[in-house]
Amino acid sequence: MTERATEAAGSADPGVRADDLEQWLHRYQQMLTIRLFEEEVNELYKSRLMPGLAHQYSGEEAVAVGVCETLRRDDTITSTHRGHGHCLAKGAVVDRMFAELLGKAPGYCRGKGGSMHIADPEGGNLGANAIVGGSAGIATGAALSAKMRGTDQVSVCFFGDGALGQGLIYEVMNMAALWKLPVIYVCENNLYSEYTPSPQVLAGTIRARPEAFGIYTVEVDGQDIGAVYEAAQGLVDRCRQGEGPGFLICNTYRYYGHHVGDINRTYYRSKEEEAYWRTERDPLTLLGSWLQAQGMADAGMLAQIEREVDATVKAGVAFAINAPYPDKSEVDQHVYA
Ligand SMILES: Cc1ncc(C[n+]2csc(CCOP(=O)(O)OP(=O)(O)O)c2C)c(N)n1
Ligand SMILES: [Mg+2]
Repeated sequence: MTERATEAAGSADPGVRADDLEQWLHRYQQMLTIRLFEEEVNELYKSRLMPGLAHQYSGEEAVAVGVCETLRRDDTITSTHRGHGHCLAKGAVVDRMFAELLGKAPGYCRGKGGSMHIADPEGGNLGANAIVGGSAGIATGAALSAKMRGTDQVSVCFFGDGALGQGLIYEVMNMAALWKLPVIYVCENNLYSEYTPSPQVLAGTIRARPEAFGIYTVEVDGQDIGAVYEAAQGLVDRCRQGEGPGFLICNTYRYYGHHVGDINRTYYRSKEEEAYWRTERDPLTLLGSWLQAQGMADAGMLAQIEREVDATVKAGVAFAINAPYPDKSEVDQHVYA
């Protein structure tokens, strides 16, 4: 990336620093990695190489990348059933991600977690969680731990709008506010919980919920990585300075079904609505256009990044397909915390 950044710096706005440029290209690459990763997930499902189902993050990439780019490696995140994007954005490599999805030994959980239970404590990923809202307690506990140990680590809890129907999140927000814990609750409001439009199951507004606990709340366009990044950075800074928890509402959209098997969706949302988000509100297109308008990149550079990411993702699939399954002798290992 450095070479590319330097190359573009010549034509860039003089106000854009080379390290900024490198970081923005890195964010574009990260978002594209998630997008292409999820396309391969669908192929693996259709070809029956992947056991079970998976929930694609496509369309929501700016949220995970915008937030995780403000974090250090020793900061922690918790994730959801729709978690591939969070894991990749926090630094997971595609080879081990695909291996986990296929149940293979080099996977992040030695193939025993699968799509919905990927964890990487060394990279600060405390784990995806298939229990809707379930990770709120873990993320808040991690923040309490950081505070008690006297570190300035920050804990981020990703969850969907559907998790707002769970009681746990209200219990932990109460504690986080009282004890000024360094935790950020990131609500990915993608307008649906499974096959139900969220307004049918959410009374009042999302914002009113954290504000009832006095938690500092920001709402952003989740398709605009610049807006997500800036808001997340502000919340991270507050946490590090001991000012307590934050709540970030990211308005976004999932392009595909609730999971890979949810093909016919017209009974709960229209094709026109899906087309609108994909053509007018696509986070990658928006970032690509912005980079070009700033003179930070041109179409050729973006195409080159796409070729590189595509090759990496395809190599990751091949790695996972060729990887061994865990040995039968370890069937009862690594399965209890
Ligand atoms: C406690 C619990 N209740 C119900 C489910 C079934 N379920 C799985 S995903 C989901 C909807 C989640 O919606 P949201 O939190 O908005 O996340 P999204 O899928 O939109 O990313 C439900 C109800 C579950 N996994 N856990
Ligand atoms: Mg949702």
